[in-house]
Amino acid sequence: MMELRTSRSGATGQSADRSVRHDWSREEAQALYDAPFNDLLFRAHSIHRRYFEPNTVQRSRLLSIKTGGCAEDCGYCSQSAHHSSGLTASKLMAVERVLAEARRAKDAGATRYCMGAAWRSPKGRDMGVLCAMVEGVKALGLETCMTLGMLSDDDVGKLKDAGLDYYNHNIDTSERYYGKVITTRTFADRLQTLARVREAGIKVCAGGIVGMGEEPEDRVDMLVTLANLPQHPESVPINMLIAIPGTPLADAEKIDGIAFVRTIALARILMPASYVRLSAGRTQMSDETQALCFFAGANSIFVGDTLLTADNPGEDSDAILFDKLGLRPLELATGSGEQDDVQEP
Ligand code: SAM
Ligand code: DTB
Ligand code: SF4
Repeated sequence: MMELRTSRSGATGQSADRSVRHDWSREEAQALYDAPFNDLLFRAHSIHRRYFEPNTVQRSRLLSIKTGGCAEDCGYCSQSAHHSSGLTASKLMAVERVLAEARRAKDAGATRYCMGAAWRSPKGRDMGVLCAMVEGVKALGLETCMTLGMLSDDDVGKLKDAGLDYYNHNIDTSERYYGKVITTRTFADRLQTLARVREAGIKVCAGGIVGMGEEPEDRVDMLVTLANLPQHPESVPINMLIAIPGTPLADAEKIDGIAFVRTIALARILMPASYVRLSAGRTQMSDETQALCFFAGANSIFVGDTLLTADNPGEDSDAILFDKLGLRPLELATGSGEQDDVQEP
């Protein structure tokens, strides 16, 4: 069989390519979202193949380094002190414990280690410990990611100096719907932290949640906001709400699987060179829904049986899924960058 060789440039070199745009109108994005499903998927998948090897999926592992008792009131979150999810709060973990967990994640094949803290923003006194975590995880040969809430210029400087690769900070939903979900900080606050992270030269991981009772227009607006940032986030996590008992969104109407796949496809089209992560909510998705997400352009997942506090499919079930779909994990050596001259079947 003749092999095709293609040069692809996902996650890097975005501005060199004219199809990486930052001027999407909400009308054209909405038209894509509303297109016949086959047309939308064909377009998203075609773009995906131009930028990425289509059967390779990046794997990140999460760890909650400080759980619960959060001052923010995010309506979806088990960790907010404003809700009664029954979660037990805990203090910031010791560096050694985090490194032991990271070693296990590396042995299980993760290429990126994402440490999350239930904070509005980190305290100055915690920065030394956080930087030691970044340095230690990096020394294991893993990419590092943190999600700690809002950051000051001083915080981003320290994290950058420690070698942090990625910072996760989600805009969560559209500007219009934001106030229905969170009242203790604004959409503009989120964008300000993202700008600081970008300015400091840390790679940006920013996405949101769907299935919070929002309209399709809110999903489109959220993605247009991300796509029209001066530089696209390198990583775009799309979470399906995990409805947590005791939170205000416990009874939110579930999003239809096709609408979820449409959201993934639109993220792929609007941000063609970014990794689109099929994030929270995979335990409530069929193999078929996940397969459609991978076809639509998702090329990253969280692995391991827990996310921060909620369940995730374990390694065994992901291994079966990858085997069924002929997917392979992105290897550590190429975990952070450009993929050139990869082979198509
Ligand atoms: N406290 C930090 C912050 O909010 O930026 C970091 C941790 S926070 C848990 C990270 C992200 O996880 C949130 O922005 C949200 O997008 C996602 N998330 C939290 N709870 C979720 C849930 N129940 N279902 C889906 N996604 C969720
Ligand atoms: C993201 O977008 N999803 C992850 C990560 N970034 C930090 C978190 C998902 C959390 C799901 C709910 C939980 O585990 O509590
Ligand atoms: Fe706190 Fe983050 Fe949860 Fe919001 S999403 S309540 S900021 S831990």
